Amino acid sequence: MSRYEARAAEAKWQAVWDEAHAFRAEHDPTRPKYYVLEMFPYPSGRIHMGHVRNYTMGDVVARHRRALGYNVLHPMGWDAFGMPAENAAIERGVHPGAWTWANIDQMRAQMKPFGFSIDWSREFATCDPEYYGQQQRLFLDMLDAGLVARKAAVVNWDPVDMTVLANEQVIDGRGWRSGAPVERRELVQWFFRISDFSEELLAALDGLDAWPDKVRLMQKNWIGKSRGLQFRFDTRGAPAGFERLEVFTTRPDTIFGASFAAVSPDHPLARALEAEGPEIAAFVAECRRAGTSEEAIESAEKRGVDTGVRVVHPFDPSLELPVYVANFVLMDYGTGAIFGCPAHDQRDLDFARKYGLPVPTVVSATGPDFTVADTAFTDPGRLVNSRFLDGMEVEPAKVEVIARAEAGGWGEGVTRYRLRDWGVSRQRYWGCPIPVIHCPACGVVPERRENLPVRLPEDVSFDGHGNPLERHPTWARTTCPACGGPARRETDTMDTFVDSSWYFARFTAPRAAEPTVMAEAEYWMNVDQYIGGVEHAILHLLYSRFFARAMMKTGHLPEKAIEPFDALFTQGMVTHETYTTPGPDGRPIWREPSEVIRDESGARLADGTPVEVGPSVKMSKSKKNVVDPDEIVAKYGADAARWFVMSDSPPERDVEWTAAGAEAAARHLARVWRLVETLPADAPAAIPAAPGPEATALLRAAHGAIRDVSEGLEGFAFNRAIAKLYEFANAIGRATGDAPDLLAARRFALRTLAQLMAPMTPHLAEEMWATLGGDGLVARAPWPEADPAMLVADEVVLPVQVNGKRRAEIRAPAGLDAAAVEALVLADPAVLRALAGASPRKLIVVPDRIVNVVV
Ligand code: ANZ
Ligand code: ZN
Repeated sequence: MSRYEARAAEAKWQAVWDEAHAFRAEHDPTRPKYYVLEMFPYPSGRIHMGHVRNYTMGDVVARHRRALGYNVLHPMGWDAFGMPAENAAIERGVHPGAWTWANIDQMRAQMKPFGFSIDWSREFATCDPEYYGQQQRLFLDMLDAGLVARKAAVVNWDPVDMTVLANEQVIDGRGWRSGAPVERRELVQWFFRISDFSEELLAALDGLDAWPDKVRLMQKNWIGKSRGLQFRFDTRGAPAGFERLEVFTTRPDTIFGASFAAVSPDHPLARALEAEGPEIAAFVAECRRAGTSEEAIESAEKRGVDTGVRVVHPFDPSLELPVYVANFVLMDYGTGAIFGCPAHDQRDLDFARKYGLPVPTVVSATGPDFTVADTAFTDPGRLVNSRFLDGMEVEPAKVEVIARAEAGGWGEGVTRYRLRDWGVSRQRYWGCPIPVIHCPACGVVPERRENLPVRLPEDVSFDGHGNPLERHPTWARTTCPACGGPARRETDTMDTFVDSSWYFARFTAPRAAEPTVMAEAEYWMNVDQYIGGVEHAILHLLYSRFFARAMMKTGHLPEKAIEPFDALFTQGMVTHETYTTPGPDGRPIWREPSEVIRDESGARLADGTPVEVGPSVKMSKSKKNVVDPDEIVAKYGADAARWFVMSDSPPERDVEWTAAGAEAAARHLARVWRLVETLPADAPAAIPAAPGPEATALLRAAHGAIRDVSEGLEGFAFNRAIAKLYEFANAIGRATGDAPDLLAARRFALRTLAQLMAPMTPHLAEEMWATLGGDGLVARAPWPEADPAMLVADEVVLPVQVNGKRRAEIRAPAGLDAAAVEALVLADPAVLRALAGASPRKLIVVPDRIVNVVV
């Protein structure tokens, strides 16, 4: 008997699939399509087990759908622009393009051995000029359609590297690379007008019922709709032009609890006051040096300076409140100015306590004497100490104040969204150039479409300072498309989130000379099943939803693609135990799994050094708890790796990678192969009209497996499908007799097993299928159908007593008639042993319960 040689078989079948173009997706209007997509990878260098799990899930769906008769589109590409390539250039002098392409080649080579059923003919990288040129075309179309804006925005500026930093590149107020204190600067930037779509993006979330609720909730919170009052205070002692101060509040009901007002350091009033007092100027300058991110602002200590300006309470001219410049007020939310109500807002309370401001309570659950200590009261209650509002609940009180403000002409009820326009300008080389030209005479002029793509120059130098495109001696120099005069190209490139906001549409016509082809998009869109990490739950998905709308408006996507992802699945991570040994300085040294000998008694290095075993956490290079997909394939084969990552826990949860688990998976697959090999070559293929009880039981097991595995795959319960497949393989293993009907049933069961395993372990399944005389490739075979007649009964376990002593157990379909049960009992080896040659006098069958044999 030959052992199953996974690696040889896997390479062989991959070549066969390639040769047959088995996974090529061809537009075919006569067949229903199915588009399954996993979030495409960033080519960082090597694939990791998280990728393997992600693409295996997509592949299981793709293979299952193909078998169900769908015309499946399952593409792969590379999210190839971004900072790491530029850092490699700065640190190692390698060109970002060369670095990226080498990584792509390496990762593709690592992915191929897994046998994913991908249509590689559609592969592209976002750094291909063919791709980013089309993206430039989209940008220009969006510019024409009024979906792009150019406006000033406050950014994090690294004064040493002379570049804008993303919020996550600012660490403790310093540039992540230069270490220099980051400044806040106002720069003119390009924006997509996503905030125009706030309401639509919010409302449409309701229709996405095949998305996880948590993702919809995260998007909802991100869009952050709130209803409030925008109103104007009259000021006292303010510079000319600031006779009114406009604020925004979501709690107009708390207006009598106001004890101060505050403006952002970037507010025009703060700017105007800078000139007047050194204290304000110093504070504003200090704020400007802090990060711009909401988190940075939220977590910073609440501080401010009194400007000396006062505002007058709108309901009582005798009440005046001090106006502060405060670090926790953001310029780009609301009006950049607030009134502070310390009793009912924690930030305001922290601030009031610091500066000794009053804390009047205006909402209470217990009565007017309630006071607040260090925790603001934000629960429901009734209004107190609030004149005409006293006794009202919060919501009606809000309505009342808004009504009075509107009647008095000093304020309006407004709806606000947290969602900001999407700033896409990046002062970087390795991104998609923004295709516009700055002309001293004409201003901003779009590049002519026939000149696209605006290609990145190849000859660039990277020293880490500033934008290489800006410093390039000639690249930006051009002529104005409008007047023909000398002009300069835009040197900003696009945020890489732009690249990933429409790649799914491009896969439907990846080589087209336009961004998309309507007929193709009409056929292939939407993505029926999108699979990826929950870390993309907000930005990537929101930007893609915006892009689908923008592409619809500019004629690049059909209306039905307005929500491009019909169903979304967010998969869990792959984790691994962590290992450390004590280092010389007492600090632990992380150890790779490959260095560690692990058994029941614990863990040690090869030289006997004891190893501390830490918790199982997401595989990461920094903790060295990674296993290399190449090594896994070499050791266990791709099928075993695929089987294991799908088997151990539900796909939405984390799965812990263990060598023992991978070994067990490989052993099981070898056992399945032995089941195939031990089937006599001349086992009949045709099942007789009236198979005996054992054969019937096996056939029922097969049909039950078809039903349960189908259900598991459809419901993304891959682990349950796999548990079923273990059970089914065991049932086959028990059916060892050589009666012709049983042999025929075994052949059928094994073929069914091959088909049901094919989505998870496609190579072994092909080998089984071929050996069992299946027709063509199992990858192309139709999904088996469960015969309802064979499903009526589930299996029951019947204890068998011989002369009152329990001697055996038989499995039989529930409801099996007594004669059939008798036949099963008399064929059971354990019963025969107990009978020791004697023939039974009587058999008493209690249906579905017990069998008594009397000798
Ligand atoms: C008075 C008040 C009283 C507030 C109270 C809250 C509680 P959301 O719900 O997130 O929309 N705010 C307004 N503009 C701001 C800005 N530019 N920077 C920082 N904070 C700002 O938050 C709205 C609330 O956040 C507003 O309601 C305002 O404080 C504050 F018991 O006004 B509130
Ligand atoms: Zn011009």
